[in-house]
Amino acid sequence: MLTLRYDEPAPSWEGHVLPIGNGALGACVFGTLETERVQLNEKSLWTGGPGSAEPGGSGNWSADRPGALEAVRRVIDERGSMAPEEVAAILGNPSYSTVGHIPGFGAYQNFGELLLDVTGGFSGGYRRTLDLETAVAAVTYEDADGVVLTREYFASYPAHVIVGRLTARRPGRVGFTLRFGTAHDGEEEVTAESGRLRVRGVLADNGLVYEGQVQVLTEGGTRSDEGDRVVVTGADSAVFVFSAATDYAPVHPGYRGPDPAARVTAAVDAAARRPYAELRAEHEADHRALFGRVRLDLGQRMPDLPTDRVLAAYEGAGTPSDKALETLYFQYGRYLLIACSRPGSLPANLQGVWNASNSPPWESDYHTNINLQMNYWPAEPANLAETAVPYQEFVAGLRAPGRETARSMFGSAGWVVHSNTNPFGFTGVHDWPTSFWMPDAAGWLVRQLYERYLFDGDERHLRGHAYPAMREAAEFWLANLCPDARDGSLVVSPAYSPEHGDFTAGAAMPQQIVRDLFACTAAAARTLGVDAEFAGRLREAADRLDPGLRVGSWGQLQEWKADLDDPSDRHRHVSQLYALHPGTQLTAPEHLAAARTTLEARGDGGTGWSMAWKVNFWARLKDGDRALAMLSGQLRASTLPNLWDTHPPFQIDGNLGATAGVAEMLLQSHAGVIELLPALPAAWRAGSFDGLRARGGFTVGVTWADGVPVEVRLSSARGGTARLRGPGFALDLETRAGESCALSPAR
Ligand code: FUC
Repeated sequence: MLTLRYDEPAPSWEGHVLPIGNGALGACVFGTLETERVQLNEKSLWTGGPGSAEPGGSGNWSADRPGALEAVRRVIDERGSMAPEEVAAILGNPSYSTVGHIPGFGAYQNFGELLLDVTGGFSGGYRRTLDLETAVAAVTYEDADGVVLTREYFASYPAHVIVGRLTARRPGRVGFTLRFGTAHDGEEEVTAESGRLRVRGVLADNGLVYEGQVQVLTEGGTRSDEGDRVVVTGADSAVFVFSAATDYAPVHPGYRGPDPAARVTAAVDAAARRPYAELRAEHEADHRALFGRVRLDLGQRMPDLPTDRVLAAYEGAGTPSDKALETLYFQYGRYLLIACSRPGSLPANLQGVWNASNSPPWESDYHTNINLQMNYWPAEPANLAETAVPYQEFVAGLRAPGRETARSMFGSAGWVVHSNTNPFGFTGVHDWPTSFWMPDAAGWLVRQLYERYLFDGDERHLRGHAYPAMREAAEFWLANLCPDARDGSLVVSPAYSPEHGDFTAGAAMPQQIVRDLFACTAAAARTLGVDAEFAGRLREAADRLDPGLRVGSWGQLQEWKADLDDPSDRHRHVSQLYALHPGTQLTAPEHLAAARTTLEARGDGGTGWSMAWKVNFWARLKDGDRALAMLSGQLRASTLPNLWDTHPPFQIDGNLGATAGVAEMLLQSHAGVIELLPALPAAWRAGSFDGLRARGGFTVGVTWADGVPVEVRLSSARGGTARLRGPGFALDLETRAGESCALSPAR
């Protein structure tokens, strides 16, 4: 039973509302009784960028700074390190230090709320649910006369609308006034005509035009427009369909497209013409086609309790109830990714698509020093490849502005982006000392474009999409690596390990990213049969590159090239383990041991996403019990009643990273073989899953008992050899495209 369930309305937005979404549109259901609140989002409703009241939207230096980079490199060579504040003063763009924010960067905005003042009163029987299998949120209760009333909400991807329906067990009992709760007072106009509320606004900051429309339809009773409201009385049932859009377009440098009115009108008109049952069936089929691909059975049993109480009672002790929460949380990550990332809109931001503030934490932006990447970790292994299309397009869209940044700041070819970006191609820098500088972020971002090819073998994607972005990111580093004064190896300088320590030359994470980027790009060139000379240059540079893998004095994997690590440091970023996960180059036994020592020292604490990353790290170290301990820690310490991850505050990356981590515990395929149950915790002794994906176009299911697979189900999309490995067995299986089979490895 994959349902979130509560016996009271959401007391507040964060951590209590039920999120639904179709990628572009999001809605948060409060389920409040007298005035129902459905908080709305449209993912491109952003301040900042072109037209913004504050100039400086690209983050590029406004004038050349001849010799600035070289000066920083020189100081680092002389002193060995440089404080982030010093570097930010030389290479940053005045922003936090002067005006307290990044000028022109903007922030993701709240769209407003649909408010329904509901008649009929309340006498009991309250329940609020979110069914992950159908992606329908529902509220039921009894009115003052004991009549059961039901509200149902879903966000349809095919119809591009959010739909709500109110019904009653007795005819004539549905009544409400629908109004719009503004989040942009003075910037918009609300009108009502023929049961349709229309909101049209222009953001004062940047002139972005937005529009939302909601059409109310009734069966029985009356419907009337009253000013900027629609009033329904005595109906048997009522339906509303809502859609919204802006004139944002993901096209550099203007980032504007056509007026949204026609699109919104067309979506609402089309949906309003169709019967509710048909819209719902279409939505359900669309959602199930994605969500239904993966099944996970750990022998769980969900107690007959509200989800917040199940969460509060969670112990991580391997009880059927604990397992029920673990499987629910895994599947919830898949649900959330489907709801906040579908083709045709921007990728999932720090809060997916759900945001009730106009000044959300970190602008609810795209952080590229872990968070955006983590959002998409589950896409391939948890069988939701389609959800990563917005990510792939977004990364492709960063190339044009990122090329300007590479040219203007580094005087080189290639493209870069630093620690955080927005929908308007911010690829330059600000001056928050510990997070303004990360030219290696592009190399990390493109790894996931290549992963898509590794999973599904689609050469068109590799040729048209992944490889060009990888090649251009690699070009940047061919031009920007420096010979290290200490040993002549090629290093990144200035180099920064995200949000931690001083600037140095050759910090582990940037070295590992560049090494991985060169290896993946050269491999992709060979697969495509292109760029032999360029690939040769990459291999040559890779031979001279410091690999960023070094065991330090206390057995740790060094975060910096010099042995600076402090064993009592508990910092949440463990960037030096990039090569363990998501990278694949940390394989030598001494490095694996050092990675373990580092993780032990950092401890099992951390913010939400940090714990989720550690689930993945421990899974790659094949330690299922530690991976589960991290997952349990996240459920106990960083999970809100509606199962949103909290950093704090709410941040979606932890949800999505943990879902990827669970997939990683059950199946791994990064090392050229398909490993079944590579990090199975003792508490998950028996179980089964279906539908997880392995690189090479394979879909895998396993049933296991006593930690050992008793049946393996495999289907092959492209044919080829499936090199299956599991506890106690190894089998290389030749497959044909389209073939499925089941094996019993034990026999
Ligand atoms: C990274 C993290 C922070 C936070 C922010 C949004 O910079 O270091 O903890 O998650 O992203």
